[in-house]
Amino acid sequence: MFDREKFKESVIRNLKIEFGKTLEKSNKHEKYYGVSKAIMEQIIDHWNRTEETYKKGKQAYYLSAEFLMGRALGNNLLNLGIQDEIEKSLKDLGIDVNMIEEIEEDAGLGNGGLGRLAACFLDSCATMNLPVVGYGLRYRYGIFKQKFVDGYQVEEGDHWLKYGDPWSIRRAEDIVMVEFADEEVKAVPYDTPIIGYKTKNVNTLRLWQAEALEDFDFNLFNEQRYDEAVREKNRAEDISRVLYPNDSKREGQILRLKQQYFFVSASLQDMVKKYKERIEEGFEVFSQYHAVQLNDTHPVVAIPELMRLLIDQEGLTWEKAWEIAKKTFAYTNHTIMAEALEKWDIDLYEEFLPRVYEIIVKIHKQFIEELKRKNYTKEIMNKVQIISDHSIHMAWLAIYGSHTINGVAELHTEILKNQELKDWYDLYPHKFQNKTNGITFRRWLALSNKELTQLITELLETEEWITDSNRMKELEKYAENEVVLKKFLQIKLLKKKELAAYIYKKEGIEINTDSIFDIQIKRLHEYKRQLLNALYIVDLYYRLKENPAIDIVPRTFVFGAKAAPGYVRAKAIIKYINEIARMINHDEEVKGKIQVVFVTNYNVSYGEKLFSAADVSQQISTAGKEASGTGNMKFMLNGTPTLGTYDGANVEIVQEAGKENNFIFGARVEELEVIKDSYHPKEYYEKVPGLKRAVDTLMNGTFDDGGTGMFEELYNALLEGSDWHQADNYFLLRDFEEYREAQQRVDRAYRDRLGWARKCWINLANAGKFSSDRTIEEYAKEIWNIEPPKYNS
Ligand code: B1N
Repeated sequence: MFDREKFKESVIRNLKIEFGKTLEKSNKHEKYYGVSKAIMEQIIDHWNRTEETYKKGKQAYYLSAEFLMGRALGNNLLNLGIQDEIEKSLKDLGIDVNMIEEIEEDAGLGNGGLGRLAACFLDSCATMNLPVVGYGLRYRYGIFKQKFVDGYQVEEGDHWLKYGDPWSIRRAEDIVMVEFADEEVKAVPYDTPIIGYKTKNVNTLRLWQAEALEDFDFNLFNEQRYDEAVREKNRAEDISRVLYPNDSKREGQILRLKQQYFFVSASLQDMVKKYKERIEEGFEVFSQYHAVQLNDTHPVVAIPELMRLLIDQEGLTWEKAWEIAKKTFAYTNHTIMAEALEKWDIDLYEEFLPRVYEIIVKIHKQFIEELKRKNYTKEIMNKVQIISDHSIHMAWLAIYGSHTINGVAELHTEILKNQELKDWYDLYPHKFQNKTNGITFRRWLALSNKELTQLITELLETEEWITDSNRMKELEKYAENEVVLKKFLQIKLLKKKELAAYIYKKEGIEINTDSIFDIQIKRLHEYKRQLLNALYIVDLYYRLKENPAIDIVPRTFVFGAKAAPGYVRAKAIIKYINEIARMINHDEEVKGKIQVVFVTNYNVSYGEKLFSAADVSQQISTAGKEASGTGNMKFMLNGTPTLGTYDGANVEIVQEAGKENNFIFGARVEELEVIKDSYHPKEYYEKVPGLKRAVDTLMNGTFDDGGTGMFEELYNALLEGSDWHQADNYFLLRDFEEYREAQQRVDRAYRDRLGWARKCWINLANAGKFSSDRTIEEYAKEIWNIEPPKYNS
């Protein structure tokens, strides 16, 4: 039972202990901190009890270099079911709950979908009482903060710990050492509670922070050589200093290698240590108590590292250790983009992780022997070698050393089996599975769209759908109910007004809430084709200028995207869109018709405001390139039709909600396969009406790129190609006309307000499949073989 008076006392006590201040004297950051600590106090007992109940059974461990958690306060209140109580308590104390929620910094310890998926998974595991621990890195700086200066992206460090982190507890008793050939560092665990929704279950996210063995060198300090005295400390701390801001592109740096090994080694040492404490049967049965999921190849060094621990430390034989490793690990592939396939130069491994390297070589040789015994041809052997071209192929190591490998959407898994990993599929067909991604309905609906949540609960006369998403299907019966559809439209308008107010506050731009909110929010990448969206807008603008009588429903095009700091072309696209926005938003002739907004610093908490307010969900990647996408699911869940290609999970969204309720266009994978070698973008450029005019704005001075030549470079990439890639290798020009035509269908459909609401509604009613609860249930049953402990509440 929640005790309001006790809670208020706890807030005041925490302010006193932490800051030596009274409530009245505390500033808003301190109040946020005090309130959060008071909530921590509420859950500690449940957290400890959960750990106890997990001790004797099998547990799963989600190893991920990224956890894109976003804010914790609002979500924790929701999951604890004490939102109203806390709001009232804080009101008594004169604290506005919305104010302190907005104060919290996002925990942005991830780049995009892969990291956010890990965060959604943790929420589902806790909610479903599943014994799962998240293991990762406690970056002191998360994904950079984005600003725009004259339309160019500028990055700033994201010091998210600036005001402290009330949600984590430093566990000094669990510190372990991680050894590299050139240094040894301390791995210090910080535990964050993952609170399940309406359960007493509280799981753990354990993030490792790198620290030096010694804070400073006493003798050097005495000699007043201060810089040298702290050099080792800084060097050690560098390891967990900052998240690599690359998405879908590998970063081949020594530091990145050290990051990977650091958190993987610490996590495995932790598991081994705890195993000895909790299980008495010895290491033979280790895999009966551990399932380790490798989130992409970033933690794949876990395979040789577990071998090392079992052999060198625990005295097992190679054969036994290998058997255990193979039964323990499973690997998820998140991309087929070639530049993301991690390969490490063997020199790096040899230099910094000599023993691990030795083990990898042995694994490699063992694999070759196995293939020889099975009479595989040299040709096949060459294609699947773990070590070749002087580098270690992490995906190959992962597949060989795991019992299961999975893709993240049906289409993606099929492409893995039939193309990208075909040789591996032929070798080990039984290892391949699909696990279509999902999102947590708690954060992405119950928290971010309370109004729609309430409507659903009223109609279904229960809240159970929040944890049993299949029940949403029952909403379909209201698809013809005018009262319900009008309520939906009212809620959408409310969310649009809230977003407009927020955008005005953050960006200083006023947007028309009677317009269609047409939104593309995701990392900036050529394959995601923000440039296609931009070219469409330019074409529309010229058509409106040419013929002001063209009748369109007013539109607001919203973009949100970060570009990797070194990704020149992605940054050029941001600049281009910002220039388009400048031109269109200042042109009186199109005022009230179209508007363009590029929101600054798109992140999880911005996303919560954007998804719920959207009318159109842009998912326009080149077919075959987006492994799954998860933003597409967040829009759908908020009743937003998809304007998209047959790619990733879009395929399954349309399968669930119907083609007629979405706007699908563009070449499919099979077609691109056929045309790719004879593709001439120039033909489209010449022949598709209006296309040349739009594309030419990249080179004819319409938009100013500050003399950098970056726009012309984009133009050339579309039409000329270069040494390393074909012209328009993402087929923008091929899909342009169909995209424009799909946009016209959107415009027509939107005019019929009830017809539109029906499309939205059917999307919402069929979103159930995309709950991460469903995904996690599949992982738990089909890969991890775990269950909630029997004696759990
Ligand atoms: O993983 C998401 C998918 O929904 C997206 O389609 C996919 O693009 C994304 C290297 C990645 N794949 N690969 C990465 C991230 C960071 C990095 O350093 C690769 N991210 C994805 C969830 O399955």
